[in-house]
Amino acid sequence: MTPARRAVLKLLAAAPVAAQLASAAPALAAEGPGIVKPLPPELFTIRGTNAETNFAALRGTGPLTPVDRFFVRNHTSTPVLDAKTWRLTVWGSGLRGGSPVSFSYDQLRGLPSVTRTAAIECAGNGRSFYTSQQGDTVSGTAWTLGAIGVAQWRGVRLSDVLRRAGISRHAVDVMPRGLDAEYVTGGVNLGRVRRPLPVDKALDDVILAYEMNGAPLPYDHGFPVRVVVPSWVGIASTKWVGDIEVSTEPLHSPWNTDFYRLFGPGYPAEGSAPLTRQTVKSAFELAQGAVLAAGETHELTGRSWSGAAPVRRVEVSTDGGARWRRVVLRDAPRRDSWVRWTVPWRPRTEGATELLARATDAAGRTQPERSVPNTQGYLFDAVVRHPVTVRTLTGG
Ligand SMILES: Nc1nc2c(c(=O)[nH]1)N[C@H]1C(S)=C(S)[C@@H](COP(=O)(O)O)O[C@H]1N2
Ligand SMILES: [Mo]
Repeated sequence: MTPARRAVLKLLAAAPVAAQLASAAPALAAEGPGIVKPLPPELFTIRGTNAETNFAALRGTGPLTPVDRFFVRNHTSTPVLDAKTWRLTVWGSGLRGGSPVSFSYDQLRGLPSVTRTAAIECAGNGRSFYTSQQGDTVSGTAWTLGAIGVAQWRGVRLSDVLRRAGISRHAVDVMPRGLDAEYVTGGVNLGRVRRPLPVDKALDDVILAYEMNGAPLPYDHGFPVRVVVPSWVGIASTKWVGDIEVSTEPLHSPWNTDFYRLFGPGYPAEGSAPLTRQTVKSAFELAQGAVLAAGETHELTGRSWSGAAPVRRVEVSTDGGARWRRVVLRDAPRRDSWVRWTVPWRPRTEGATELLARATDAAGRTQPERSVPNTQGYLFDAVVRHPVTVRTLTGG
C-alpha cells in the first residue's frame, strides 16, 4: 500500500470520531491557532493556541478593552456553537430535587440581567519575566503582560440560576465545564476544561455572561454563554459553558489539583491552595525596544491593576530604577478594572535604558523587585524592566 493510500484509510477510519467532535467543536482549524477573529500582528502576538494583546495597541483606547484586541487563551480551539440548540445543564448531588435542570439560551436571557465591568487575566500573565528577569525555569505559555483584558459583561447571576435549579444548603462546590474539545497534553486526555468553584464565591458575584462590551459574546470569548468570576484567575471564567455540576462533596479536576496551584521550593508537595485572586501589575503601552527621540517630550502611558483592591499609587522610573516619580492616574481607581496613567519624559542621554512602573493597591500590596518563583510561573508580580533606546533623530 502506498503511503498516500494509508493516509486516506487513516482519515476514513478517523471520520466518525471527527464527526462526533464536530458537534461539540465544529471550528477545529486545520492549522493556525484555532481562533476565529482576525489576529493582525499590530494587535496580537500569537503563542500556540493563544493570542496575547500587544500593550502598545491599547494606547488611546478607553478603560474597556475592545474585542478586536482582547487576548484569547484557548486550551484547544474556539468552537462555533449555535445558541438555538445550546443548553446549560445544572446537575449533581447538591441539587435538592436530585434530577438535572436545564436552561435554553432564551430562558437565560429572560431572567433578570446584571451588567458589570470585570477583568479577565490569565494566572500565567507575565510568566516570561520569571525567565528573562530572574533566570527561573518555568513551564507554560511565555506571556509578557498582555494576557489581560477588561470588559463590560452582561448576563445573569449564577446565584439566580443555581437557586432556580434548586441548590441545596449542603452544596459546597460547583464545577462549570466548557463545550470545547477535550484537552490532551503529554499524551494524556484530561477531558473538557472544568474547574471547581466554592459555593460561597459562586453565590457571591459570579455571572453567566452572554454579552461583552454591549454586543453578543464573540465566539472566541465563549459564545453563547461564559462564566465570569471577578478578580479571580482567568481559568475560573469557563468559556462555552455547557453544564455545571453542583456537589455536596469537594470537587477535583486537573485544573485545581495539578494546575493553578503553586509548586516548588517553599510549597507543600501537593502545592499551595488553588489559586484565586490575581496579583498587582503594571505595563507601558509601548513596544518592547521602542526607539524614542532624544530632546523631545514623550507622553509615556500605561496601566496598572490588581486582583485584590483598587490601585492607589503608581510610580515610574526612566533611568532603570535609580529615581522614581509618582504619575498622574487618568481613571478613578476601582476594583475589577485598571487605572490608565500618563507621565511626560524628555530623555537627554542617548543609548539604551529601561522604563519601570510600580503600582501599590489599596490593600497595601506593592510590586516587588523580584517575584517568588513557582514551577508553573503563575502570579508574576514584580516590576517589569521595559527596554527602550533613546536616539537623536536627524531630519531628512
Ligand atoms: N472552556 C474553556 N474555558 C476557558 C478556557 C478554555 O480553554 N476553555 N481558558 C481559560 C483561561 S486559562 C483563561 S485565562 C480565560 C481566557 O479568556 P479569554 O480567552 O476570553 O480572554 O478563559 C478560561 N476559560
Ligand atoms: Mo489562563
